Parts: sequence; C-alpha cells; structure tokens
Amino acid sequence: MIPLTYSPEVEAARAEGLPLVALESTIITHGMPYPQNVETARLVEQDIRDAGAVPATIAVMNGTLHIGLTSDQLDALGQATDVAKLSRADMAACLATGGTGATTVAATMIAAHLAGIHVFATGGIGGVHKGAETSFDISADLHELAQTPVTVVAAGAKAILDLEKTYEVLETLGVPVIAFGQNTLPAFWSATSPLAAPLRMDSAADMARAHQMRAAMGLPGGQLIANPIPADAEIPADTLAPIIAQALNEADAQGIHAKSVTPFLLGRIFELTEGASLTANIALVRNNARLAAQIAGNF
Ligand code: PSU
Repeated sequence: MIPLTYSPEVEAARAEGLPLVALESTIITHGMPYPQNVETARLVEQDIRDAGAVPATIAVMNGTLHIGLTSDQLDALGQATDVAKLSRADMAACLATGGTGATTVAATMIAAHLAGIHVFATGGIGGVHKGAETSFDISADLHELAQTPVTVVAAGAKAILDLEKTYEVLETLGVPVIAFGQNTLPAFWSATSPLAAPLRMDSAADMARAHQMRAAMGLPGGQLIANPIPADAEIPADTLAPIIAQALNEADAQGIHAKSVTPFLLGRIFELTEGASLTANIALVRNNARLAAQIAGNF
C-alpha cells in the first residue's frame, strides 16, 4: 500500500470531479529562497483556483505522499532545511523509511499519475547540463516525460542547461514538445530562443486533446508544453548569458555536482541579478499555472 493522502481541498475536488493541477515542491525547497518560495506557492495555487481548477501541491512528509498541502504544511516545508530532493530513483525509498522530501518534476509526475491528475505546472524542467558529454549529468525529468502520461506546463527547460541537447534528447525519447502560441522555443527567463519549436499549439483545448490522443493510441509518456514568460517580465537572453556563464564557472571551480548543481546555479543567478531572476521566475510559474488550469479544464 502506498501511504498517500489527499488534502481536504483536493479530496473535495475529486468528489466533485473538478479539474486538478499538480504542483511540485522542489521549486519551494530548492528553487527559491524563503519567504518568496512560500509566497509564490500560495500565489500559484490561487492563480489555479482563479482559473477554475484546483491546485494539488505534492510532497513527501514523514513517509506520506501528500497530494495537496494545507497552508500550515506549505509553510513548514518552505522553512524546512535538510529536505531531500526526490526524483524517480529515491521517492519510494523516502516513503519506505518515513522520510521527508520535495518532489522534482519527475517525482511529481509519478505522484500526479498515481492520483489521476493529468496536468502539472512548474517553472522549468531539468535537462541536459552543459558539459554533459563528460559529466553525464542529464535530469531524470526527460525520461519521466517519456514514460508517465502527464502534461507538464513549463517555460521550457531552464536556461542554465544545454537547451539544444535537452531538446535533442526529448526528440529521441519521443516526447512531444509543444510551444504555446509561437514558433520558437522559450528559454525560461527569456520568451524566445533561436530554437524552432517542434510543435506549436494556440489553444488549451488542442493541448488536452493531444494528450488524450496519445493515450488512445497507446503511446506512453506525457508532453511538454513550452509556455513563454510574459514579454513584460522577461530578461533578455543577452543580459543573462554572461551571468549564467559566471555561475557555471563557479559551480565547476567549487566541484558542485549531481543534484546540487541546479539549486546552486539558481541561487547564484539570483544573487548576480540582484533578485531579478527570481522576479522573472515567479512571473513565469504563475503564467504556467494559469495555462495548466485551462488545459485541465478541457479534459
Ligand atoms: N522550476 C523552477 N525552479 C526549480 C525547478 C523547476 O522554476 O527549481 C526544479 C524542478 O523540480 C526540476 C528540478 O525537476 O528543478 C531540476 O533539477 P535537476 O536539474 O537536478 O534534475
């Protein structure tokens, strides 16, 4: 038996058949500083409610998989230090040993699918790290998209990654990458990039239908909706490039590796942009939550 529990709000939504949107918790514990992490989590949940769906923030707490967190639980998680960052490899072990962990994109997809939730909103997925040809550092998020049937709405992959290689891997794995309303792929903090979008859709209804069509065809896996950050909130790629390069050099010099790379880079870019990267990150997550709610409403 999986120790799984629904928050009262999610339980009620399930009983009434309301559309649900999953949210991850690694962005809270490892992606943003306190207190902006908790404030953002609350705003994102409210954005989903305002768009007619119900939010289900997912985390493992004391050996129980929570689908939906109460306000107190969200607060506790946002201030906790020493929380594990869970992916496919270690989620079951954390549950089995009574541990506490935040769920990454991969782990949140697994949990959402267990709970019958089809749509999930986050900031940016993990992917192929720069220098992966020697480090082999490729996020488990990519393989999860290839095997778990959840539609993930993100501002593409995070721009700290090797975006070209990330999208190459997604193509190899057969993951549909669908840009919302534009012909290029977004680059997290920037609305666009030089990369052409493999697919483009202009409506949430089409995105929901595409998800259902894959399932009907017996194709495993989900799809990535690449939703550009709103133009008034973006940071131009040229401004960010030297900052990302500096953060990458520092990570290298300090021997940061594996699960620590992404949190380290996000933290340094926050400092080097004097907080501007966090403001943009918050804007893009909220934008993704609104689109995810619309997609969920079309199932
Ligand atoms: N989106 C954000 N900030 C984050 C993340 C997503 O705006 O911190 C998290 C997600 O949980 C994602 C993880 O799965 O970063 C990627 O980590 P890694 O590169 O170690 O796989």
